[in-house]
Amino acid sequence: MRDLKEYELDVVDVAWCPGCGDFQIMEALKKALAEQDLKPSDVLLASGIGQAAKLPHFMKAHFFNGLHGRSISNATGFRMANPTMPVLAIGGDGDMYGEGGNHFLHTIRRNPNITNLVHNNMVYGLTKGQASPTSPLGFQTPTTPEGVVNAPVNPIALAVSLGASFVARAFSGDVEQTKETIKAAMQHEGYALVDIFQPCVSFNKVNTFKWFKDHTYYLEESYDPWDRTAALEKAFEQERFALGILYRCERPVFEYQLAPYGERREALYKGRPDPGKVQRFIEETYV
Ligand SMILES: Cc1ncc(C[n+]2csc(CCOP(=O)(O)OP(=O)(O)O)c2C)c(N)n1
Ligand code: SF4
Repeated sequence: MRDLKEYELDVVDVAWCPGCGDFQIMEALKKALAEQDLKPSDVLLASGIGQAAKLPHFMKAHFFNGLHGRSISNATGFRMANPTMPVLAIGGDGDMYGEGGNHFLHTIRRNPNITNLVHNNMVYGLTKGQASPTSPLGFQTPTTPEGVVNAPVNPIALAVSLGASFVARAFSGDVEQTKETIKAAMQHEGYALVDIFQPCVSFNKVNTFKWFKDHTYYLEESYDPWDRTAALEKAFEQERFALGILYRCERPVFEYQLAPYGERREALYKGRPDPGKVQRFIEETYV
């Protein structure tokens, strides 16, 4: 167990509103890293744009901030270059399921060994409260004053149906459970989605802390996450939403199937370059 202070930056101006659920998610993440004895230099956090995507600005770890909606693709690239470093892709429901929706679908098909944390506040927080892909029908915003008419994305059902190898849901109000779920996701070999309910206290007055508390429950101990049909049934529940590991399966990991690796699990930079091989490749291909 490491000291949580190790993940703190010397000078940081945290730009989140007081009471935002993002604070608890960051605390849960730090605890998950500390309990796995991972130093800040042992992990990489990839993010895009949004309030949630700012999380890696506010703590110490390797960090890549890219375009809106591209964090899971960048995270996949990092794992390809270094299949020994834990990589987390972090962002909001807009970033992952909206702008990054296509990347979300195809990353699940690929199954890289990355952990995807989605702060699901059902709203676009950074841009001041427009509807997001997970906003409920009828949700009123400045740009949808008469209420949302688009059917919401169900990320859990989508991930399970595409065969994501680890699918879980957490609630930021329970830091302990969120931490345990993040740890389990990081220890899973393959793509792991953790959709985390996170109240946006400034722009979502419907899905509040109390609303999430009243509309969630923990999966029973007897629940079998290896049962895909049961997972789909849980994913389609409408009144109260299950928290915990909803689905898991074993699938080949993307980066381990790539030619440079095979049995070798080493960062590419540690490999010995063979200029002769490059020369032969150029001659055979282009000469
Ligand atoms: C391609 C592109 N489209 C739109 C935007 C504007 N934009 C920035 S953040 C954001 C939404 C962020 O919402 P979400 O990902 O749910 O994160 P939150 O801020 O709620 O944590 C949008 C639409 C952008 N920066 N780039
Ligand atoms: S706008 Fe919402 S998501 Fe953004 S920091 Fe404030 S409470 Fe959090």
